[in-house]
Amino acid sequence: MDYSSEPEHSELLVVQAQEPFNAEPLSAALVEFQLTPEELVYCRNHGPVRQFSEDDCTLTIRGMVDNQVTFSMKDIRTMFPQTRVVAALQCAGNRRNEMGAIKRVQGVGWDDGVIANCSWGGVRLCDVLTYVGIQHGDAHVCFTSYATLCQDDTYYGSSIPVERAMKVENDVLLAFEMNHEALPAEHGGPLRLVVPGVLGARWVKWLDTIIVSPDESPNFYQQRDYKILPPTIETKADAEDAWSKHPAIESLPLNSVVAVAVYFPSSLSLFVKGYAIPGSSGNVASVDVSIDEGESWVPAKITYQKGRWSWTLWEVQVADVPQRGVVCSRAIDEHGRVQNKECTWNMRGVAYNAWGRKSW
Ligand SMILES: Nc1nc2c(c(=O)[nH]1)N[C@H]1C(S)=C(S)[C@@H](COP(=O)(O)O)O[C@H]1N2
Ligand SMILES: [Mo]
Repeated sequence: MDYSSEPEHSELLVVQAQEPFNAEPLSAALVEFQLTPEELVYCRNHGPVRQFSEDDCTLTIRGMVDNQVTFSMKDIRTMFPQTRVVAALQCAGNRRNEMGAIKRVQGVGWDDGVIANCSWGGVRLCDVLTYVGIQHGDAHVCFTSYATLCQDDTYYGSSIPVERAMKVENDVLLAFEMNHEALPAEHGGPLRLVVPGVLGARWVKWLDTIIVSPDESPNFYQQRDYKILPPTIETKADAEDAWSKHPAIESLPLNSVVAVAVYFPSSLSLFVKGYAIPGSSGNVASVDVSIDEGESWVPAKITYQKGRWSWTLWEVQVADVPQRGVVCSRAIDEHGRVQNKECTWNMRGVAYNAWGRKSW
């Protein structure tokens, strides 16, 4: 594959793989901002990053639709009402290295910075699908980028159920803006899918085709990756027969991460700061921290949360702490669900959500 025409990548990221370009910021840098600045937005690619001129890009919608339509970028910008949503983009591999500490996992060695909370601007997918007229039922909306190459298939693709796509309140967007600016090539410009509350793998970048289909996307990344396999499946060979038996991940689980833990000798106190992210059942309602492995918990102050899809930022000053130790965090959602202490291992190291931990 040709990696000779990559755009300039941000220098603030820790590069986990050069080709394809995969890089993440330090979580300590991330939590300094409510909305993640472009230079700190992680990059997750399965192939080369391409730069397209808007004039060369179109979006075709076909499959179970009343009218097959090809839109220019200008059509998309002008034919439908524009809207913005703040939503966290998170890779299923966020915190993979922590799962890898239990037992070896396969995949890019990500730490805890593979998340970005951005304002996405574009048009609602449901408005566009209503315009072309779709046949409802048990269908799936498949998204593809034929324009770019990737490692494991002839194109990059994903799908979501039609119900998720068609509900206005799900805020699924065809986005051409990130943080009120033109969506950068690095992040899928001119057009990418934004599916709030759903793992990043479905947010197809350089989107050029949508197919309404009775089936899920047949793409590699929908069918043979981004699934939580049972812990008995330990090798790629074991996984061969297992992929088709397990569902594609849609929501990522309730999670929290300690990004900063600073000890103040003068006051014997510890300043702790981090992020949390909701699972499928309801937003983050509170975050606690513990310096005694969960014997006792101190509530943190929530300093930022915007709407239903953003991340939650939190911080707390813990008094009377020893000079060294480990601080843990757990998130609790609005239905009282609590983030677990541990997380079951899976071969691909996806959806790790044990308590956040950091030593000081
Ligand atoms: N076309 C295309 N879309 C893609 C990918 C890709 O490799 N190619 N990676 C996916 C994955 S796994 C994630 S986590 C997000 C990453 O988006 P970002 O690079 O803008 O952070 O994009 C998704 N969309
Ligand atoms: Mo991802």
